[in-house]
Amino acid sequence: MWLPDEALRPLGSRRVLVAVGPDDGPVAQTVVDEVAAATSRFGGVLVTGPVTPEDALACDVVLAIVGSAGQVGTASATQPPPAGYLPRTDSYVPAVQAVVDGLLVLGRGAPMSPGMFGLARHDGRTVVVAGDAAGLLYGLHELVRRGAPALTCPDDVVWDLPVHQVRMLDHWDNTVVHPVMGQVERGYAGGSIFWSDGRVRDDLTRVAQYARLLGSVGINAVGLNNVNVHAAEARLLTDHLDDVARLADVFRPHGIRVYLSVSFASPLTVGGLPTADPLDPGVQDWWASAVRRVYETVPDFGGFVVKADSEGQPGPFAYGRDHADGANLLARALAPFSGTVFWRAFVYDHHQDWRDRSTDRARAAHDHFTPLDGRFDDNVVLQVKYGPMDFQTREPVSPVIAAMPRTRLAVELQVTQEYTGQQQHAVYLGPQWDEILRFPLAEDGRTVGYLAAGLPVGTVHRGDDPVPPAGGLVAVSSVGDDEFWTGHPLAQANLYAFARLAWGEEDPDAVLDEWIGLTLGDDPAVRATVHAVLDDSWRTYERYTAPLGVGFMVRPGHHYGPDVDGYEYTPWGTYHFADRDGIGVDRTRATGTGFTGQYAAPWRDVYESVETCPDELLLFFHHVPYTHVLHSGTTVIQHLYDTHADGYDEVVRMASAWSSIEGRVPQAFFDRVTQRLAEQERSAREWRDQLRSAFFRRSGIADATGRTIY
Ligand code: GCW
Repeated sequence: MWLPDEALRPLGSRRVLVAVGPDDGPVAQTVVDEVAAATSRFGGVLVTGPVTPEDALACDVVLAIVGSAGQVGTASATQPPPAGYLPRTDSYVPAVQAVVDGLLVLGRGAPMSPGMFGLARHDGRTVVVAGDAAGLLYGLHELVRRGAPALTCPDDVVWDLPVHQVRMLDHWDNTVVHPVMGQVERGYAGGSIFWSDGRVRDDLTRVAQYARLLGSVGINAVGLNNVNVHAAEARLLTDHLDDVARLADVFRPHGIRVYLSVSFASPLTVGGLPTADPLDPGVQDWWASAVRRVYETVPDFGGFVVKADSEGQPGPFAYGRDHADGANLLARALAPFSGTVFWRAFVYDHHQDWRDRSTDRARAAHDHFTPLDGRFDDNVVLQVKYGPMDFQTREPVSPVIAAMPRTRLAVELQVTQEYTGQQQHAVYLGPQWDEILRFPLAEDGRTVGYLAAGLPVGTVHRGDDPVPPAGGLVAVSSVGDDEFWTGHPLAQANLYAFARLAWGEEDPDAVLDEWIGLTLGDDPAVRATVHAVLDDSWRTYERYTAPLGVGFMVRPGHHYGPDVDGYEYTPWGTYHFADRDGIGVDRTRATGTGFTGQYAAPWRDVYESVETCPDELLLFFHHVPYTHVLHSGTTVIQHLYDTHADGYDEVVRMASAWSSIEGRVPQAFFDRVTQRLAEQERSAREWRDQLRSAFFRRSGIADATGRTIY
């Protein structure tokens, strides 16, 4: 993973002052410990504790929490940058000069927002200032990422702050091995790093390493267990809080709060009450006291993640209540302790009759949740999957995200590669997430990323409604007890990229470049090769698996490998309706399910018409003949033939590029990637041949290029 010892060499060989003042908390201690470890390894010096300006002037690097009593220097009248969406500006050079000249500090009470830091180079000295310990930790790691140049470069200043307040990874870990789903649901990297045989592991060394890695890239929230809460895991809340506390202790020094997934039926199944009705006072009391016990054990507990009335998980519908009633029940129990409920919007009918052409799963979240806009308590965050279906390789952005202006919202991405190659295939998801976060939701141009990041309450208004504070960015994690953490070593880049995009970085290629450097070093051949393998890998994967927005042509259950009709006659609502004449789902208002009507302008019209619908989503929104001509100029069937053949060829090229760097990366890393690329090639060939053959047999139309069809 990223952050090998070597990455800290430039810092560790300097004289480094860490001035945390009176902050004796665990995160400040982590900064001191990191610098102590680095300086002792690489021959530098750590200076810490209360210091004078002279002490500071004698150092090459100064890391300081601004405004703490350990500071030196005086308050500056210069204002720091406003907390907002533009994290970087050089217009505060004077403030930083005051910091460096004076020495340090922007001034007591200066409104540095949580996690914010300034990084300046002045008069041969590098200075990091932050308003809180988390900001100092993030500033330290920015310094590490920048490497030696940050310690030698000409005068410069950068201000940075996270654009998403909550940057969360949800683990779908079961505490015991589930008979069907294994220990980690949709996990492709071995067992859980947290749990073993129903309890927290005795040895949490690996969790500590993980927490350090996450803290270094600004993750500040972790869900500890699967959103499908089975019997054993439901008891974490009641019987095993000491286990939760042990994990919280490991994450805390890295600025990360822990969350639990809870079962809505807990009062009934765990508490022995006759009901879990959210309006029942006994149920409310049960949750209030359960939550009180949690906070007695874990005072900085983050809150709950809840999957309710979804894929068999219990929820408020059983009592004739809605999801605002359900979410507010938990929110009110958490509110006295400032806890938050992340309530998932992934609610749909998974017992659909495939014969019923009027029901459209894509509509479900919007149908269920938008009528509830404005009814959720302030400490409820509605967690919305990025697409209306389910983490497919290609989906339109969910219309729910633009449609609930009075609800706090978090967008959910999937780092674990359930439908994107299961960490057998090299698929860098940064470009997919970048497209999602940049998607302009409506005519005002506001993007998903902007909305999920939000601005402080009251600063932006839509009509008369203040925009509520945003909920953050969430993703399902991909790590397990595998030697390389993520099964496919190159899949580590996705974990890294999620964190960096959640922080606010905007260029997935640059983020990948950072990961390569921090993980595999500076060899230009390695850098170029990893880019050659990963840069376009998401689109390559799309080419050989999911044509034009069709999803779910995968083997039912485990979701790996091709199966054109695998989900076609099932209750899951995941159909493509391919027959001998055409393919795709008519989701128009004019003749289909009306899903396009859930979008704001311009998308409701862009998607409604085959003329304007983007090619890559055509079959998500329209049922068209195979001979329909795309904007690209080719027909749907020829596109399918071409992309599946070309996608496979691209995988062959990826494998050959990788083979050129043997000896330049650690052998075990090289071997594992080589082995996965061989499987990717086998699997891509299977995808190519099955899809090309299946659609030739259905359509009877020949491939104009004459390439083999079976
Ligand atoms: O993608 C589907 C997965 C389920 C998962 C569900 C969800 C945790 O196949 O395994 O359950 O989504 O997001 O709740």
